[in-house]
Amino acid sequence: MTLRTSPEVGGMGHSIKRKEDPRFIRGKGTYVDDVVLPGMLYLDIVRSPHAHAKIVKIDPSKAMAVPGVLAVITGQDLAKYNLHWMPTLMSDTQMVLPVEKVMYQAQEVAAVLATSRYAAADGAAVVEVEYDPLPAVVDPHKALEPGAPVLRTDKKDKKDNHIWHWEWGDRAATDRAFAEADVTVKEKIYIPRIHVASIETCGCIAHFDKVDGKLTVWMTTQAPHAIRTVFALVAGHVGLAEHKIRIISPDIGGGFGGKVPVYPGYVIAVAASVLTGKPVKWIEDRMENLQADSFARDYHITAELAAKKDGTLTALRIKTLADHGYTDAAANPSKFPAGLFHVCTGSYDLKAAHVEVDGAYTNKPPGGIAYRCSFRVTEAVHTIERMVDIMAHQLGQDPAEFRMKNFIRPEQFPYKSALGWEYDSGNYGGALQKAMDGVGYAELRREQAEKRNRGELMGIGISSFTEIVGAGPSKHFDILGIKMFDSCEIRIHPTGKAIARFGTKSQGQGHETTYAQILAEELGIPAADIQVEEGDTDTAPYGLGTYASRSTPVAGAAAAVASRKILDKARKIAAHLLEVAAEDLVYEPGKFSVKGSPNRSKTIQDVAFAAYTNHPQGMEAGLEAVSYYDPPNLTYPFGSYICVVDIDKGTGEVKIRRFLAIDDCGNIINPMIVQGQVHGGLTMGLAPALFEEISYDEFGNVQGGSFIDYLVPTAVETPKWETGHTVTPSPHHPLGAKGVGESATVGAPAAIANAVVDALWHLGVRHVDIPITPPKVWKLLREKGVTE
Ligand code: MCN
Ligand code: CUN
Repeated sequence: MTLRTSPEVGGMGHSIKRKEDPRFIRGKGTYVDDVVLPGMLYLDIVRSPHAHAKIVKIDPSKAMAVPGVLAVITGQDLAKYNLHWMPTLMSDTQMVLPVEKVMYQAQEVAAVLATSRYAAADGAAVVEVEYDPLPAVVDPHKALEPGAPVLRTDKKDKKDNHIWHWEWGDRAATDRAFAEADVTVKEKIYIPRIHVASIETCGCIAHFDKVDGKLTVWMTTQAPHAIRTVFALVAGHVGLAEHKIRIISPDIGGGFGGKVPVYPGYVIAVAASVLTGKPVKWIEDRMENLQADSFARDYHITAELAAKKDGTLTALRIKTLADHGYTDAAANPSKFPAGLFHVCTGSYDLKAAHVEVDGAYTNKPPGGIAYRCSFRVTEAVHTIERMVDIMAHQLGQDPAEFRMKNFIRPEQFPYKSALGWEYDSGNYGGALQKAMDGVGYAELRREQAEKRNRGELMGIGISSFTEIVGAGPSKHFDILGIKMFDSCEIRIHPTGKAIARFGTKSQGQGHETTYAQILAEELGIPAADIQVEEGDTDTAPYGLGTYASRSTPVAGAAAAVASRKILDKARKIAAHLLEVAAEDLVYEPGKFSVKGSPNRSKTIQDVAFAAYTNHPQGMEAGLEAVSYYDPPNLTYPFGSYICVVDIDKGTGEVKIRRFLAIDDCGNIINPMIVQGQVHGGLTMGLAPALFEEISYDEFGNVQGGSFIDYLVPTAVETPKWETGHTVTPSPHHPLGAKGVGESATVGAPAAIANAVVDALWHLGVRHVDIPITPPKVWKLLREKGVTE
């Protein structure tokens, strides 16, 4: 991409340093727990030791005796205001505090309000709760068996634990393609329950000002406006109207999807503040965060792939059981209960596909959030990339050649997938070829053959993923009815500096820098002169927030469109200043000049000053614009990753020797930030591939509830990532950009799993579920008789 602006202006393509970093690296960020208000009270939560139990009695007397404890809040207290249940984003219902029974271990049971955090914790430790344990339903398959205990006894007509059935695609055509196929492969793939484990846990400070009746909530949320509207809808009956609610999302220490939902703690803090008229702070600790916040994945998949003898793929069939815990609290666009899972045909030109998903209730924390994945895209990519690899190996074909043969070709874009998506642009062969050249693929295959002769286990894994990000076109995408547009409002000040506000909310992605670069690119105002603000609902224009890598595709587009509206007016002002017709001006970023006489020109700063001091008669003063952008389509970033592993026959350890990621997110705003996103994303893809899993024992006790059991990779476990990119612009995005924030997390696990299976295929291993831990591999090696 040729750069249109100088490094000083810092438009698109410049790796300018992040504007937010000076405050972060000096420890001067303002995270929610940094906010301290006079007279603030603290909340701590009593949690259930049982996965399923009736609540017989809650005795607050000992807690009330702790100095500083002011109140113990129970479900009965909230029930008086009908606030003991709340709706989930998927229109299910979730307890704020229970009245009858608890549904998972670590569920909120009661809350203690005190004058200090320590008093609140001391109080919570001595609230006496009498439980009557009930049988726990842990396995979602068993949950759907006849005779399984019905969990949602609160739903009058509910007679089983089935939440919904969803299917997509042409079943008959798919069945026909399978009947006619020369070769079919079938595999059961489990994608385990994992947790985002962001550095900062969740929390809030709710401050209800009794004098003006206004509620202000500082909150770790990725979607402040949506939260405000949900609060107004849920709490309208107790007098909270939307103009009297202000949500402020301060600096956030990682969101990754886990900060999209509303958690009970937020609601309890708000209720406590409304009742006391004092600010109330609630901050989760690490174990609460891991044990009780929304989880991701937990998909039990059965996938089948069909091909002709020559290796041409024809059809895909998938059946999935989704474990949602005790309530469906997935953060999906409302029309898609399984998210965008139906992008599961991936990068391949399949003629037919059919996918079915069933949701089930179990005694586990609720969720189904996207963990750095645009709504179930990781599950989709893992499935298709594993299946394609299995098919290639089954046919005895090289997995790279096999992919090249079956890719959607560049000239087929825009491409309509068998499951109905319109892929905007792509060059899958180009990315894979670049990755193959980068790692020296042919040489690695030769080395692998030699090693295999010597009995050594080396594997090469490929993942050529296609993502779908930037939700989304309002025709199909809404959350609880609110359309998924996003917004940008720009004001140019008289001296040529600017402020731009957005409906999104950065959690570490660097929006203060990259949005300023978009404005710099369009307006020619240096990025350093542009203040970017997000996250305060009293000042930012309405938007749906940051997740699903939608900020660049949607709000980034809004920034370009709003800038262009400003330029329309700026051109008229410049024409007035230069005393020529607007059509007689040529524009380059930051400068209007007269056609044919380039010396006669006005800068954007001249124009800005004139907009307030010397604007044409009949024109309104000022230089401002706002755009609410409704994208015509999603964007489809893609990439090809190649992973090389060596497996230790003594321990079963998988060692990643090399990992090369070639990404394509269309035109790039800031290459350094994109590379940072890819590095972080790769580590978050490594995590579930080799380490992370939250499992439960038969009683529903959580097995990954602290960092002792939940293995988050550190720098020590992380290999040296090699990165690169190709550029295939999006044809419909005003800047040709696609999202990138989640790509690496989506694409990486399959490359690692494919490398492991590639190392073991000759021993008869077809599939290994992630996380691929040393004990799991060692057990396999032992079964095959190759341990050392
Ligand atoms: N970018 C760019 N050029 C492009 C695309 C993106 O320079 N063609 C830049 C953007 O300007 C932005 C960053 O890359 O600064 C990510 O942009 P985008 O892909 O639009 O994603 P979002 O900003 O919407 O971020 C969301 C995405 C998601 S959904 C998760 S989950 C995730 C991720 O970002 N959470 C993160 N990356 C994270 N990074 C950090 N540090 N913390 C998180 O919580
Ligand atoms: Cu996909 S996790 Mo992100 O959407 O916040």
